[in-house]
Amino acid sequence: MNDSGANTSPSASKFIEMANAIRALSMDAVQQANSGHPGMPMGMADVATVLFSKFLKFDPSKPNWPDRDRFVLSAGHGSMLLYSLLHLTGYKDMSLEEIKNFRQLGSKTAGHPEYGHADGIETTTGPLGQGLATAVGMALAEKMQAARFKDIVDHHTYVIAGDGCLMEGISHEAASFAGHLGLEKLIVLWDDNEISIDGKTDLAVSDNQLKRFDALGWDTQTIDGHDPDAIETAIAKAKESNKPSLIACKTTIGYGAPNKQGTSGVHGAPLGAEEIALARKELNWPHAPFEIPATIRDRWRAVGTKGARISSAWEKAFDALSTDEKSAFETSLSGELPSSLDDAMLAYKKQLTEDAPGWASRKASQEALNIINEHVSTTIGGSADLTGSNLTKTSHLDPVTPEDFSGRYVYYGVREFGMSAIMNGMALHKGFIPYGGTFMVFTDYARPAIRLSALMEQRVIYVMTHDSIGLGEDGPTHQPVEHLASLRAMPNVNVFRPADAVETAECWEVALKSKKTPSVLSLSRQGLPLVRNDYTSENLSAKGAYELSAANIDAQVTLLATGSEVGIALDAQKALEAEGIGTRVVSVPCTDLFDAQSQSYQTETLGPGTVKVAIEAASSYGWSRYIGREGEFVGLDSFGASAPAGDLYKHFNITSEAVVEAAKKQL
Ligand SMILES: Cc1ncc(C[n+]2csc(CCOP(=O)(O)OP(=O)(O)O)c2C)c(N)n1
Ligand SMILES: [Mg+2]
Repeated sequence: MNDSGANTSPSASKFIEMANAIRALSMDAVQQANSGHPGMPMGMADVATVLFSKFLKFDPSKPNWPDRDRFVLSAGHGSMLLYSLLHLTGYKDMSLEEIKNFRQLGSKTAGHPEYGHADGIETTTGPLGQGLATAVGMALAEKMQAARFKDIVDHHTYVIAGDGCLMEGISHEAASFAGHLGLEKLIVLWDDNEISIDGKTDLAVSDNQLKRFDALGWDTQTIDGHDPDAIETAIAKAKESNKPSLIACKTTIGYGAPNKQGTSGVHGAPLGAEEIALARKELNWPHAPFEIPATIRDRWRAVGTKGARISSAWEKAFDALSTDEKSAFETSLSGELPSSLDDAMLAYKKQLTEDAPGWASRKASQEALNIINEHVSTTIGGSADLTGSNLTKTSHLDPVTPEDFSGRYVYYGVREFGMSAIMNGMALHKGFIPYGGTFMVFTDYARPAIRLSALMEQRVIYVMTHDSIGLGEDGPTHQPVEHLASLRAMPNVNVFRPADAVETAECWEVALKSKKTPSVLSLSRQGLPLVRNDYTSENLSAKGAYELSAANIDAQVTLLATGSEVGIALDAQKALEAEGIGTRVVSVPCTDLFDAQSQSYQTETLGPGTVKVAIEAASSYGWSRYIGREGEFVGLDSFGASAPAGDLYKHFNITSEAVVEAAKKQL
């Protein structure tokens, strides 16, 4: 393949030129940016050329056509592979200018593919392994969507993954889950080049990946990743399989760079002018940097334009649906909520103020979900093996099984990171609103995917229960301390810690309506008294913080509290006022939303001129911006302990007496 094509058939040499166009753009863009990863795109150019020209169902003129195949570059460092493909096949927003501006501020061609930057980038990748897991979520969403709209949904999810992706632990969670559910339209092309950054992969890994995937219920093959016929045969075979497929594509990293190929030296550094000149010779690519000869460009464009026929055929099939089916499909894709939900939630809130249940907020979440899941048909619940603790399942939700994808509840198994990345994939695919649960302390296991939900602006809802020492006997391994603060520090995540059943309903409502922001609902294991006794139609939690209880006499003290500690604040308020100290209580269900309110609302809510105490059974980190350096904090900056919840609150001095003392100290 390295020669000019003199000894190869005309069609083979045309193919080589197409693949070399990717190689040239990749090495030239990396060289121009003076940073980037040429090795992977050059190594996988042949595989990608076969995939895009022979299999991938896509239409650059309708990039978001719902039944397109999804392509995920899990090895996101090879971003120039994707950008080259999008440019060559004719995606309008991937101009040559963008390629030339690779890795520059404001370009669509960021260092790693970023969702939302350009059409055809189906997900943000770069954190290795996560793209694969996200793709599993897309493949799951396809099966679920096909179970609902069988005449118009039938697409594949293709992934290019590297050695790094397969070394990452999440590859196990994701592949195991995909194997269990038999997601047969998922096809992973593994860039089996035996090189990663530190050198040969055998420095660190000697897994038999094929046996591993085989054991996880996958179909596996090995091919020469530079042999177009072998690549074509393997993908065709994978499409026939009734299991997810892994194709090990034996490749040479940096293929075409004569002195550097096959070494870790081409992984993540420009080839350099000299080596690029030699590669041009080696690849028989005499053209100037960024110049693609018209004949080769036309061949690539033809690959792009042939998708238009397929997308039009799909549109015809869609038009043939009944009006109801059409609108159901469109509504599911739009992610809009039915208007009936608003009234139902108001009626529910009203009922709560009358009944005043003392539910744990995890129970309140389930009750809110009872309403939500009845009105919103696209919510997909789930839990990482804690369904009975997270209370994420409602009676409306049947399980998703390998035999039946029409259900709405996913048993993710003990795979928190996998679950979270899979939910990202489902949200990106569109058609569903995923939520999933585990213990709050295990947000740490899910965190890299929560971060991508936030970066990609995806509405994924994390139902994180057992949110403090209030969970009691399970002890410090299970008791979150720093988690609220660390999640609040993450951009574009709303972290909710509701105080009672009313706030829980309100927080759920905000989470559902935040189409571009993921939410973490931090919920108690223990019962919480209702603190919102007066019905109001306004969603007070949407402001992030609000005065829950005004002072009955001139306010000298403001108590700020969240979740289970709001009740403690109200007790302290009573005690302080009994001593003639006017005290107000501010409930803070979501600091992120509060920080977004007007300065005047924030100042007014924080109670200018009053002394301040914040109460939260968690780390004090971050609270000083509300209470100042003088304010007092009642919480815990150490790990918890194993004991009944009541004993722990006393032991750690998170009591109304402690709050009273903290307030008086400042007066
Ligand atoms: C989670 C994560 N850890 C580390 C990195 C940094 N990193 C980027 S590429 C890479 C090596 C990947 O090797 P491989 O997948 O074989 O890619 P190749 O060198 O073959 O292109 C590493 C460690 C990352 N991007 N993500
Ligand atoms: Mg590699």
